[in-house]
Amino acid sequence: MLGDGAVAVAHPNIALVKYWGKRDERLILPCTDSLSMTLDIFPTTTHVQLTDQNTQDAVLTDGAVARGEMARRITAFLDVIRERAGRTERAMVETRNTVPLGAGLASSASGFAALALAATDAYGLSLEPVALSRLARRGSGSAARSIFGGFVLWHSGASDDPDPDLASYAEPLAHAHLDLALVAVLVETGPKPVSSREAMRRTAMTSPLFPDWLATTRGDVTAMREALAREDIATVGEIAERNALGLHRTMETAVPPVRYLTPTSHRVLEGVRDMRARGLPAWATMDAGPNVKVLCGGGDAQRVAGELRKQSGCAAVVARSGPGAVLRKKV
Ligand code: 2P0
Repeated sequence: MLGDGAVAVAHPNIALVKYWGKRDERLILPCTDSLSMTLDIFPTTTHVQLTDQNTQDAVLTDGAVARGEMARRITAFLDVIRERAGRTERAMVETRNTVPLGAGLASSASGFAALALAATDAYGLSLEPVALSRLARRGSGSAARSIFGGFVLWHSGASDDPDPDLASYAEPLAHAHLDLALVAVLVETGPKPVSSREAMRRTAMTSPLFPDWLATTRGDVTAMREALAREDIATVGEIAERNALGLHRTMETAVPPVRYLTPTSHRVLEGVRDMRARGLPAWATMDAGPNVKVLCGGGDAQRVAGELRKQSGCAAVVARSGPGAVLRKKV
């Protein structure tokens, strides 16, 4: 018999100061705080339906049966929820993404945020958003931030905290109202060569720059919060670009190196520097993939997108600040 069900929607987020490196792999505790903006594009919609007929969870992602690592991660995540809810039914999970999977556009953030909300509702757990962010973190670190809309801070929590799970959660930055837009230049939409989970592990274990990366990121979070509070877009853009370039430098010195940026990514980066030199304020950030995301003021977004399309020949999508995860009525 079919049991309870729920549908939730969540959006990806772009980290202005990045998360890269875990101090606990099982609980997904990051080495540093990170700070992001939730976007209004590429939502993920997830339907969770409980059933007492099946002996395993069944997961459909964009109409295809999820297997291997992704299926294992989703079942492990549902196990955490089942244990808390004291329930044993298996789930049928159906997820629809509007973002190209695995292209460094954070489908795992929107995916695990939507799954956390839909699954907790289906299993009869009602969690406050901060508690939900803690739970979403167990699926994928960056998903903790997609629980909230707008600008969001994810706390790493202190390593000597008696309850480290409780200490690491996301919360919205209530006083940040900057009119920031993001232009996502879709350099490539194929799957990435190395998963971000593996790349993060390799970077932390082997890159000689990793300790510097952690120290710089800690300073960047503080400076970014101050710049957001003053609505100082140039400083926000400069810190974000520097932090992203530092992240890629750090990964590229891992053994073996992790290289997500392609010659096209580098051409787009050059185009962004060129726009700045011509007096059009724009700054680049890149995640675990070749796509370049360009930050600019809301009023400049269409012009920046037009220039980037012309310069790169790639599709460019404009995003603005978006909402946190929400439950939808089932249809
Ligand atoms: C971020 N990224 O802060 C960073 C910057 C990519 C580059 O969080 O292992 O999918 O599931 O916790 O969250 C991508 O990594 O990794 C990511 P897990 P996740 O957005």
